[in-house]
Amino acid sequence: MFQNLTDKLQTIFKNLRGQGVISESNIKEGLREIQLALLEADVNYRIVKEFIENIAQEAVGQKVINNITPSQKLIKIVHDKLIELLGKEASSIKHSSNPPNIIMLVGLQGSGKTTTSAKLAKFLNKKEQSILLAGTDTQRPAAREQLQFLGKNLGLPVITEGKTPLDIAINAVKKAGSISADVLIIDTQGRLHINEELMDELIKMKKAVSPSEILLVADAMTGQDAVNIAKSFNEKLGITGVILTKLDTDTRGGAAISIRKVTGVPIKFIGTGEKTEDLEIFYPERMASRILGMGDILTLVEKAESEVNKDDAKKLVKKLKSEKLDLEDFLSQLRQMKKIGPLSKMLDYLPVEPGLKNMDISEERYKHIEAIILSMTPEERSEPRIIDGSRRKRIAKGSGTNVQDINQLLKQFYSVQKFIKGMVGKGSEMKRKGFLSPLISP
Ligand SMILES: Nc1nc2c(ncn2[C@@H]2O[C@H](COP(=O)(O)OP(=O)(O)OP(=O)(O)O)[C@@H](O)[C@H]2O)c(=O)[nH]1
Ligand SMILES: [Mg+2]
Repeated sequence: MFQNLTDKLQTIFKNLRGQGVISESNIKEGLREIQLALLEADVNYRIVKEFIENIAQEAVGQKVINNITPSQKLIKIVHDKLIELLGKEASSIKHSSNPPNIIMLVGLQGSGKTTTSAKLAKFLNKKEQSILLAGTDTQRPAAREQLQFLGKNLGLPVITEGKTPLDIAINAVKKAGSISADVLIIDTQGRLHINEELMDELIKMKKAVSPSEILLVADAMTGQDAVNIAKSFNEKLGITGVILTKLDTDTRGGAAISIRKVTGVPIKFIGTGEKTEDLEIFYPERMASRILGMGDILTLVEKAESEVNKDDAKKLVKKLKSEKLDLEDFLSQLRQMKKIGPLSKMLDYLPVEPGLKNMDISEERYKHIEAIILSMTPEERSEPRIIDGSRRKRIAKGSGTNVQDINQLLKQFYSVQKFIKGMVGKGSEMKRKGFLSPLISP
């Protein structure tokens, strides 16, 4: 996600790190580079200009406290301003006082409406709400079957009966009432461009079903187009939020950064993949940290909590806090990671050195690692430093691997251990910036 922008910003901050004191000239140079990086990421020009001006005002006027470097100071200010730009607080789905809570998903062709309808259904269903999905796309062949298929996989009801989109929507509201659904999610049809026909149809539907949410599904890859589309939908139809999809693909970040400010409408969720579980609540603060390359340990822990046994997740947090990670934990982390998804995807959330990101683990390698760790004595697992040459030979024999495999595993383990120490340890960058406070407070 936004790798280019993140890399650029990190280089800028790294270069500033060498400077002893904060001064107008080094801040100026840094800001000029940040401005360029944002423009290259396809952020709206006016927004970039205002953003840079705000930062300059704040940065130059401030006293530098001892032991804070110019780059730290600047990162802090950029981070704060970025959060403001992204909308400060996360914005959740509105509830209507009398169910069903009706949510309409609108957007251009291929933006991800149908996929996102299913994702949202799964997300809300997990929160113990009963869901009805309605497929109102009468135009594209097999569009309704697509939603039916997704609904079936989730074990959720889908209604597609009716001649016109409006008929289907009205039938759906009735059906939602008769089955006492908490939420009705209406998937609508897309068009290549915004045109009157589409808008008329959506406006009629809005009048007929009075939704509590109209969410625009916009493709982040289209950058400034997505921003203009959101603006236009908002002016014509009135939208209550945006779901930005395809953030897992190599997008430049412009849409995510500009859309809130340009439209005044919050981003509520982001789509991060093609599967129904690839939907995340949009947290401005976490997104700002991700953009700046500070990783996003909170998302990671939350994901771990929802996909993995809660007790295991608590143990992980506790271990992170105590900074003690042994091979036993390492193995159990690998097991959990296997449940959550590929390691490379997990690492997206963490402020990891690029080298570590390539440390993906194949099924075969995982089996090796498991065999190796299980061939160790409990003492060796908790105190890996005692594993000397002869122990390595014994473990290799016991696990059907060779000494190089053991060496490689221990090396990997130590680098993860070091990384975790640096991340949560005393005086670590994450801790100083208060990023871990929600985790560390009891
Ligand atoms: N990588 C990625 N692909 C996505 C995401 N969301 C949707 N897609 C893909 O985008 C394509 C279009 O998704 P649909 O859900 O069919 O889009 P739609 O807006 O319903 O399209 P129409 O009904 O034709 O207007 C599909 O191939 C989806 O798998 C996402 O967050 N990440
Ligand atoms: Mg569709």
